[in-house]
Amino acid sequence: MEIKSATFIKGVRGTDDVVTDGIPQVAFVGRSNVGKSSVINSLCNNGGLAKTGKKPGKTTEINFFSINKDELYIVDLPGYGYAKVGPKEKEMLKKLIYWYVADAGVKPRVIVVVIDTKVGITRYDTEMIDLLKECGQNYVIAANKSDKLTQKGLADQLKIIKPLAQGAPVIPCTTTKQNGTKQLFEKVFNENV
Ligand SMILES: Nc1nc2c(ncn2[C@@H]2O[C@H](COP(=O)(O)OP(=O)(O)OP(=O)(O)O)[C@@H](O)[C@H]2O)c(=O)[nH]1
Ligand SMILES: [Mg+2]
Repeated sequence: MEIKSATFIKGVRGTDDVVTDGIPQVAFVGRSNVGKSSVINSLCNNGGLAKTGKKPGKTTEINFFSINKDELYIVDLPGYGYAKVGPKEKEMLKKLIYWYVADAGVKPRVIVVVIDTKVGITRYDTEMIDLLKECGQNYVIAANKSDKLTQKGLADQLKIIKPLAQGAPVIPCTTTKQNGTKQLFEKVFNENV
């Protein structure tokens, strides 16, 4: 597919018509600050679409973006595992993310689990991957921020990451240099939508 237009619809913090209105969805989950919103902007060729931030915890709602006037929704989720928000907010965000993945009654065409390639798959990511498996959700791993590694460092990290992906494809990418975003686009929108 080709993304011709992308517009913000709304952010939700729970049950809402937009979540279950039947329009196909592609969702992005991952630890706080790994670059979920940045990856969405890269894939849509629209730097200002999803709000990004230097500080973790930028996205606090489940944000719905309409692609090609409701052909598809891109769904930007808040990040999990951010230690610095208060325990109540942390628990609330975790509940919201888990609700979308497990209980909202949606089966996105694919859920993109974004990780920081240098950090690898953390226990929070493994928890998420286990949940995705348990719920029968289709997912791929986007190993973002590959620009922070040398070529050798990247190859070494991918060797560690792949076995932890539990069978899902792992696509290295970086939004700062746009490397790998074409491959990610291909995997997400051409193979899974
Ligand atoms: N070096 C590097 N930095 C990146 C890359 N992608 C995003 N960033 C930076 O990482 C920070 C977080 O980016 P966001 O896109 O807001 O991350 P997020 O996962 O949506 O964060 P939350 O909404 O807080 O969960 C920003 O400062 C981005 O500029 C990348 O490929 N390489
Ligand atoms: Mg975000």
